[in-house]
Amino acid sequence: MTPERCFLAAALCIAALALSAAAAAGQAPGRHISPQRLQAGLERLSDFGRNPEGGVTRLGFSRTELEAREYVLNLMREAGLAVRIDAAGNIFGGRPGSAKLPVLLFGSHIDSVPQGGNFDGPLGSLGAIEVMRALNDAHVVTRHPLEAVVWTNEEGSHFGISVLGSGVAAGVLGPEILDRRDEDGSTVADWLKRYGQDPARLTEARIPRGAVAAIVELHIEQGPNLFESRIPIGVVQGIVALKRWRCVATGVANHAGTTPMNRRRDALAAAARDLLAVRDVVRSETGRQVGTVGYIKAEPGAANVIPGKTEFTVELRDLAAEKVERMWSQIQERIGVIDKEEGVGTQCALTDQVAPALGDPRLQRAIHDAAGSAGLATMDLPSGAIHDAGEISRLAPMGMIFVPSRDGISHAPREYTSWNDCANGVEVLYRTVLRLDTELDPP
Ligand code: HGY
Ligand code: MN
Ligand code: MN
Repeated sequence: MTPERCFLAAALCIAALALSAAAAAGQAPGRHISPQRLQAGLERLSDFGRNPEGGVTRLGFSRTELEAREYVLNLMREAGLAVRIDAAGNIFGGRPGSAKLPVLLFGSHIDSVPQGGNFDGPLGSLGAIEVMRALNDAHVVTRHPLEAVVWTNEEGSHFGISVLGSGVAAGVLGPEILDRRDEDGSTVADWLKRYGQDPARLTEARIPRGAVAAIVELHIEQGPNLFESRIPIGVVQGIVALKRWRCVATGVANHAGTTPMNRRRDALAAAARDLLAVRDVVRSETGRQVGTVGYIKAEPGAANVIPGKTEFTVELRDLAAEKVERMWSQIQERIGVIDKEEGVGTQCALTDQVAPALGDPRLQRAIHDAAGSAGLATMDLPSGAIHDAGEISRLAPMGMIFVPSRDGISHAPREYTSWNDCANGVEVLYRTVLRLDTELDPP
């Protein structure tokens, strides 16, 4: 609609112009959710573990996260939700439905990576609570019971077990995780006790098949696609597979001044070549596969000692699990050759793995329609990050809503999503939940 063509029914035209201007600016017309309430909650949550550079360090199973969980529990109670915590520490806030149906589940996580951002997890978690508050404001009664969820230790930055809470809920992880120890000597079981749970009952957190009608997660994209194309809403087609290994290269520590260059068995030099081999292998074929060495530690770590031992991680991701396997075989071959040339022995052990997950076509359609009804453009895209919703997809249909990340930055203090984009995402979550409530389990 252009101003020139706006000559009849002036009031209607003004409304239509305002609507198209709002849509062009990426604003949802007729929002049901409160952007102010959402922003206030996100700003308060970012106080827990705040870093001087902005962003937060709020690892799963930490005192800081424990305090943040209390804040979220209170928000849920204030929203009138029936709060329960399962044996894996996952927090649920329930709102009853009018029919005896499986639950519509939506939420995210509030733990972060070391020096992470303020939006990865918090947006989907507080967004879920905001949807409940907006439904209360509008006195909406849904057919399905609804639950807002905050999953435990999604990042796996503590204990190296990603999507821990949702993995237990999906039955992918079990009591074998309880003895995993951190650098302070505490186990997962110790931390579950600190979270008020009985580790012996961990498997009670498993969600029975049929209990969940659908899982929806709102999340920042964490990549550049939406931001660069100025599209406010992403509809996730699928989530990548991930595998992580901890490798230890063992050489011989020796004097840095007296050991000739041709007689060294330098574990760090070998690890440095391994790191580049990971990059070469991952780059050697076309596709979206990625590989990262994100951690490396040389021992003894002194300027005048040749490192005798070097520990490093390898992480590989792709939508196809077979590609991850293929890349890892090639990397192992390359590490073997480097070991021989450097006089070093390298052992790698698998520490974490997450299977790929596909978005359910019905949920993808519901998200497209929900965004369309709010005047928001959409783009289909894969997720290179893993998410709790992917684990729950093992037992229920899964959908994910993405919103833009400024400059595609995430897992860093500069992670940012505009408040308008945040509100758009929560509005689309609100509308998606109502659509699914009507479309799933028809009477
Ligand atoms: O590492 C990931 O993909 C996620 O952010 N936990
Ligand atoms: Mn993350
Ligand atoms: Mn996340």
